[in-house]
Amino acid sequence: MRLLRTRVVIVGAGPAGLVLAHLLRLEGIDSIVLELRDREYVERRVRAGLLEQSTADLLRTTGVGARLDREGQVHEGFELRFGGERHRISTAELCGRSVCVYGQQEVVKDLIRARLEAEAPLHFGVDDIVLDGLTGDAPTVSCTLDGVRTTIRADFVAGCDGFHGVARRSVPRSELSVFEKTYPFAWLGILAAAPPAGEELIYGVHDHGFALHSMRSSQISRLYLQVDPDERLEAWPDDRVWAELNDRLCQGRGKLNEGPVLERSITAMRGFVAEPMQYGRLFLAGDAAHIVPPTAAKGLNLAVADARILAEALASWYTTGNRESLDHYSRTSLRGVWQAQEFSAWMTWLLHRYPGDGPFESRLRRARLRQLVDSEAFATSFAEHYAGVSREFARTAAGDGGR
Ligand code: RFL
Ligand code: PHB
Repeated sequence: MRLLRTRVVIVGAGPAGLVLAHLLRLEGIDSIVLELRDREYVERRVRAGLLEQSTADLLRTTGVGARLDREGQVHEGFELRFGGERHRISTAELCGRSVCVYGQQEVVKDLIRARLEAEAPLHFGVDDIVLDGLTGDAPTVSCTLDGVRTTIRADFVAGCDGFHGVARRSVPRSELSVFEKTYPFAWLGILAAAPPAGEELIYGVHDHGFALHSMRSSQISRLYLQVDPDERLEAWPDDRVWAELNDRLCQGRGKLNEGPVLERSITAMRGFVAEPMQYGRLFLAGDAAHIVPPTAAKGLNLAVADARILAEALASWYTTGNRESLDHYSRTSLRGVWQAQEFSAWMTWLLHRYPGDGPFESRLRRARLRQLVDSEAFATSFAEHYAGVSREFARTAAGDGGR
């Protein structure tokens, strides 16, 4: 049995855990990161791809943005297609913000490399983590490291281990309120070796359901289709996927560039929030505390926002001994989380076809889409949410002591 000591144990090396570890290191605060999977698995997991400008800027200003600057694509707007019409929404013109297309696994690779180059502790393949003493002053995390049973004593534990992790499950049920919504459809996503059809993302609204054309590079497209929640991948051979994508995205004009499908998956659509995001000395961050449906691309950005808020609060605690920011962590994060939850639910409603929808609902939706393309005030509000500006307002308000 080995005993280690650190200031913060971080469970999970996804975006939340790695950004937190990175920011703490820059503040001179020691941490140990423990990850269930091996490095290759974590670096290959295909997921998000849209970074809000503030997420990209955080990576740049903290020294892990060099490859993002070379390979990421800055998008100043996107295209919206419905009823055969094509409209461009310029977030840059409407709210002065852009977004950046850069794969989540690339962000993860950059952060892992930075951590290992700094020779800071990051352990992969750790699968038997037990959290203890969370309500006392010296919580512990026990696990097997390099074959040796190890107990790590810390000041704080950060639960950054995603929706299925161990951290949230270590909190007694009576101490958490859980808010949950299951959407009545799923997304089938493919990664294809095909040049994107255009320079910007295309959101397609169609009688068959929603479709999205995103990308990862000039040669790789990322595409999504709304499907039934219990849909199986076997029911969707490549020909069917491309035919449906062409119908829903091109709507009778032109054709997508097709190519070999490199990866395919079906993702359930869920909203989930666990409150508060703190239990004693355990702080939850990212998907461990909340999930949004992927429509508005908020999950990764929320994970990074949590990591930033938590890192600042811990830095304040270590430099001044003041607990106030830590005590406000949950409230500050949750403000932004509910902003994102609301916008994601709304954007999901706007773009998807719901079971049981009839002509009335589809005309309501069409009226809203028209507002989005005809009213600058409405479009500006949409752009602020899409680009993440409204969450920054919410965070500032919470940080100022608002309720
Ligand atoms: P992650 O990425 O799930 O990382 C958690 C890490 O913890 C590890 N782990 C454990 N480690 C130790 N012990 C245990 N017991 C553990 N259990 C788990 C896991 O192996 C993993 O490495 O959570 P994090 O860091 O909170 O990051 C959240 C994001 O990954 C997630 O919100 C986004 O991917 C969501 N999302 C999107 N977000 C965006 O901001 N923009 C997008 O464009 C976007 N598109 C998407 C998405 C998610 C999708 N799927 C597949 C869910 C598109 C899709 C299809
Ligand atoms: C993605 O590229 O994975 C992506 C982009 C925009 C979204 C959702 C997902 O709204």
